[in-house]
Formats: sequence, C-alpha cells, structure tokens
Amino acid sequence: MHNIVLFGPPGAGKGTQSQKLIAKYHLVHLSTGDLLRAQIAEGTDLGLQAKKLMDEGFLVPDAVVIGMIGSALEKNKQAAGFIFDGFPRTVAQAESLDRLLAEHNTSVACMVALEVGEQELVKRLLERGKTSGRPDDQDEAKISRRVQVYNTETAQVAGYYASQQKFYSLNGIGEIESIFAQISDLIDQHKPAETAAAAATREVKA
Ligand code: B4P
Repeated sequence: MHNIVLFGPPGAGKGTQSQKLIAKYHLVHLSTGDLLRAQIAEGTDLGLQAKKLMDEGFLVPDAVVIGMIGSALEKNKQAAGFIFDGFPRTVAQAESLDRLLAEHNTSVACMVALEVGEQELVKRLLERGKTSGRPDDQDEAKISRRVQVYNTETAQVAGYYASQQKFYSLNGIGEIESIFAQISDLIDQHKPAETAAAAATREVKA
C-alpha cells in the first residue's frame, strides 16, 4: 500500500490537494474533517458532540478520530493506499496510525507538509466561509483559535515523522497546480518497494 499523510495548518490546502491526488493516484481519501462533518449531517451522537468542538475551532478527542480511521481502514482492505488528510493531528494519533497500519502490514511512506503563514490562512478561510456554510470558517477569532491549536497541539506531529525520516515540507503559497506537481514528485519518490509476493503474482499473470 502507498500511504501519504498531507499535513499543514487549517486552510493550507490539504483538502484542495487531496482531491487532485486521489484523481491521479487512485488512493482512498481519508479526511477526518469530512468524516466528522458526515456524522454531523447524519445527526449522530458522535456528530453532535464533535460539532460543538469543531464550530469553536477545538480538536475532537483522539479516541473518536482514531476509531473512525480504524473502521475506515477495515472497510478498505483492498485499497492501493490512502491519503490521510487532517489526520494525524496529535502525536497520540500518529502513534495510533502507525499501529493500525502495522496491523494491515503497511506503513506511512511520507508526510508532506504545506507551509502557509497565518495572515494567508485567515484570508483563505474567511473567503471559503462565504460559501462553505462552515461556522469555523466564518469568524476570524475561531480561525485564529484553529491556527493556535495547530501550533500548540499539531505542529509537533512533524517532529514525529522527521524522526522516522519521512517528513517533507513545501511552500503552500503559490499556484495550486505548481504545489500539486511538487507533492506528486515527493509521492513518486516514495513509492513502496513491490513485495516479493506481488512481484510473483505479476509475473505469473504476464
Ligand atoms: P478539516 O476539515 O481538516 O479542515 P481544514 O484544516 O479547514 O482544511 P484544509 O487545509 O483541508 O483546507 P483546504 O485545502 O480546503 O478540519 C476541520 C475541524 O475538524 C478541525 O478544526 C477539528 O475540529 C476537526 N478535526 C478534523 N480532523 C481532526 C483530527 N484528526 N483530530 C481532532 N480533530 C479533528 O483549503 C482552504 C481554502 O484555501 C480553500 O478555499 C481553497 O480553495 C484555498 N486554497 C487552497 N490552496 C490554495 C492556494 N495554493 N492558493 C490560494 N488558495 C488556496
């Protein structure tokens, strides 16, 4: 499996780039933000709990998002790989992801971080807020809190992957296509080696 983590502060372009990457690499997109918003739309208990935290710009408890990712991995055992978007956001989530992927005999190939300064993040999210309907995109104080939460709780996840030599950082300001090309280069450089079993199957088929 080819597993990529897209990382960066809120509004850095993770969701935007994920859409392009899934079209190119045919990987399964796992956005914890999208999964949580689906729970809110369905009106589940979990969604109601998460909504209060998300609307104010706080993180949802680790156990909730780790549980969602665990079920999604179970449901997609045949996937060629995953793009994790907005997950992991804490070191505890990163450790759980490693554990869950190991249970499926796979691991993270690389983490790509998009670097964008706070002023640009606020501008982008307020702009998106005009059409997204998301309460967390419509209020500058809430956006600033999300950036602050990123700086205090999430930024250290970069160090977790750096210690495994899997961390890569790109400038997230610029043309969407140019950023996409740079992410694609990194992904191509980190294709997992084909397993002996997969190679044998391919040879038999040929
Ligand atoms: P998310 O849904 O992950 O949302 P995000 O951080 O706002 O978005 P993203 O960076 O993907 O932005 P996008 O590409 O769309 O999280 C929402 C909330 O869910 C969190 O605050 C938290 O409460 C909760 N949550 C989610 N995951 C969690 C976890 N693991 N643990 C705990 N809680 C969790 O880009 C934004 C805008 O910028 C778009 O309008 C786009 O058009 C624009 N843009 C993108 N690239 C651009 C570029 N290069 N130039 C100009 N504009 C660009």
